Amino acid sequence: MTNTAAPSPARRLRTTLEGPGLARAMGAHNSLSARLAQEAGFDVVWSSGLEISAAAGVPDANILSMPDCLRAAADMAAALEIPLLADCDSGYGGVGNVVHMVRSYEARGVAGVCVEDKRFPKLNSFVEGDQELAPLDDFAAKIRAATETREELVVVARLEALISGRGMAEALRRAEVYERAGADALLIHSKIAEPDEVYAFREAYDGDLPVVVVPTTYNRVTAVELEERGFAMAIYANHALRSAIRAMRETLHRIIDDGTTFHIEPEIAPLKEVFDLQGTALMLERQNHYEALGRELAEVAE
Ligand code: SPV
Ligand code: MG
Repeated sequence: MTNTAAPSPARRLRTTLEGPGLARAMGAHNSLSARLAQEAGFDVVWSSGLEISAAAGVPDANILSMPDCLRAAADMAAALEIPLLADCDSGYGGVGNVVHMVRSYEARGVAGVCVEDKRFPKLNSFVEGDQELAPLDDFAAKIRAATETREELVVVARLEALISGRGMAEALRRAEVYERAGADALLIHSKIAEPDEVYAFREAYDGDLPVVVVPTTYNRVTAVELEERGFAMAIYANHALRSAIRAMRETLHRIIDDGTTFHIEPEIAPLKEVFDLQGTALMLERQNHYEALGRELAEVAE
């Protein structure tokens, strides 16, 4: 018998990362924002620690626990056709935490996890403060533990050497170790305004892993340029959240200032769009279908 089962989310993410061309991922924090990313045509959704924390009104500094982040990621994965790559900070602790994390994320339909080589608690890479790296052996142990625990889950090792000021040589040294530890892909993070650092890394790194970038600060770079440079994926980590904050602020101020919602009504999504994103029509269709079936079944018994 031929196996007609659709490939798992993890397999699809692996194919996306290893295939030709640049994949594009969009940051999200709940099912609604994840569905909007999918609808816009992104290949992957990035379950962003920054966004999930911001949505909870707390700093991106491991204030939220692993189960908090897992719940958000699992909700998004369940709402999507495209794979979800989960930002798992520095793994929420030590090797034991990473093993539990990998099992939990894989069981909930997440396609991949990304773990960064900073210490716990981590601080968002763009916030001034402690960006010290984890000891190399500790992080290599986490990567090996993750890859020996997972069934298919993709494990991305995120390099923070350029963020921490430890430089390119350290980034390259660590890349080699994480590859040997079994990582499926590398994410090289940079916070300068030009893509020079990530370009230099891509050129100097002579391993075999796909390389992912997060072009938040070097935002003039285009997808075409990143593809030409040989990157596997670009993560636009937080742009939907930032546009939502701006839009919500403007709308809310207008309502206070105008004393009516009349003027903003043409500028905001009609309720029909909200219902569509919720799958309301499908739910009602299903409800009618089963209610009719229920009536038929009850008639037979009469
Ligand atoms: C996130 O989206 O939470 C990230 C990317 O980790 S960054 O904010 O650039 O660190
Ligand atoms: Mg993060």
